[in-house]
Amino acid sequence: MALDVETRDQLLEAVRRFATERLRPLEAQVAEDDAIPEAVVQEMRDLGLFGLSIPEAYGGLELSMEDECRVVMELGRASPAFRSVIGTNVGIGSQGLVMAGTEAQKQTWLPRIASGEIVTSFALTEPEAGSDSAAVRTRAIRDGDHYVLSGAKRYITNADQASLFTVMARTDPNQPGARGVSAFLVPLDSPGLSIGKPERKMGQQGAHVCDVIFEDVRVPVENRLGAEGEGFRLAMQVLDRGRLHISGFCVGVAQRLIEDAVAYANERRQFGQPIASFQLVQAMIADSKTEALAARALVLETARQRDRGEATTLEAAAAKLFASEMVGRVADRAVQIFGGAGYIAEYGIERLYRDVRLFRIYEGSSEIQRLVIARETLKRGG
Ligand code: COS
Repeated sequence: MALDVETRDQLLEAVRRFATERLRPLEAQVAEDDAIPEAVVQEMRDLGLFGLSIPEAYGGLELSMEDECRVVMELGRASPAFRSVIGTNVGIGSQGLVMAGTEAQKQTWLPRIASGEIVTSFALTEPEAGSDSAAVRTRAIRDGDHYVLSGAKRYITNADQASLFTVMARTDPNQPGARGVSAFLVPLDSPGLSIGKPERKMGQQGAHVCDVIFEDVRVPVENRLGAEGEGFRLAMQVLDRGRLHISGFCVGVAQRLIEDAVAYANERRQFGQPIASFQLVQAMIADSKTEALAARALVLETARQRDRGEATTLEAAAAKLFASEMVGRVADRAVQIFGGAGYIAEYGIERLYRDVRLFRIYEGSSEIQRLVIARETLKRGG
């Protein structure tokens, strides 16, 4: 649903202020503690951020994809760990349910996901199934009116906070590829389900990824999401959408980095003048701004295309590829403009430089995006 322009602008302004005035001052502490204060999470709930993408009928804001992208562009003014708090509820953790859930499944879970009462995670990746996500080995064996799940998932975002997991598992051992995979809703309190310790990571401290282990976890048949054998396709549809959301966020982080670099370049004096007056510094600012604008245009146009109900597999992959690589270059130039200070923790630029590295890897690496873009382009004949 598209918000009217006035309501949308109010929401964007509220998120911008929240990100810059409330979240940004907490960034260093969150990185140090590797934890987001509960008071902040509650404010995110109050702003409705957990339910951006969830239909109004289930308590969400039901934003259009374009509006969701605009919101996360504003959220990009604060460090990525904050977005991750709401990321799975808005995206990969909830959208399988929105797309393929039964009415009963939606009624049971979506209102609690939309309000942020519970956190939800998406469990696709495994130790031996990363980019090759159709190779999942986690098994779901039918036993009467249950499936019995066994296996291990890896790098699952928000797993240590989650009360509900969308799990992709192999229901058909005779189908080694995508068609043998089904999706399941698995609550945290299912006996045999356990969560590993949060991994130590290069960046995005405050956002956690963990292993999720299934040891003969009995899941009722009514918790299957979609038909048997449709789990992989559903996961891909969820990722098509998620990739666009992440692209919008990359644009937001890039804009923040550009603003930080410009402020520093105006203030920092060398050779008797602000370094912003030097053309080699200006060139870096110009390149960053141009690329950020290009990514913004690609993201918003793809979002509008999606809102019109058109297929966007290719365009979402292109947006993810371009925006995630773009923000890497923008962060690199920001470190360069800050010079020595760019390398010093206190200024926070080196932290963002580390944080943005993940965007080229998760929700499909740059290599996978290129593969999807090439396949779709070849299919279309150009
Ligand atoms: N939308 C709908 N259906 C899709 C789809 C999409 N975007 N992508 C693939 N499918 C369908 C295909 O049409 C095919 O269906 P049929 O068997 O009925 O023809 C099925 O899914 C298998 O697709 P495909 O043959 O393309 O599978 P591949 O094993 O070749 O894998 C890639 C495709 C590599 C693109 C996929 O595995 C992928 O995206 N990997 C990265 C995963 C990822 O992003 N992980 C991040 C961690 S999760 S946060």
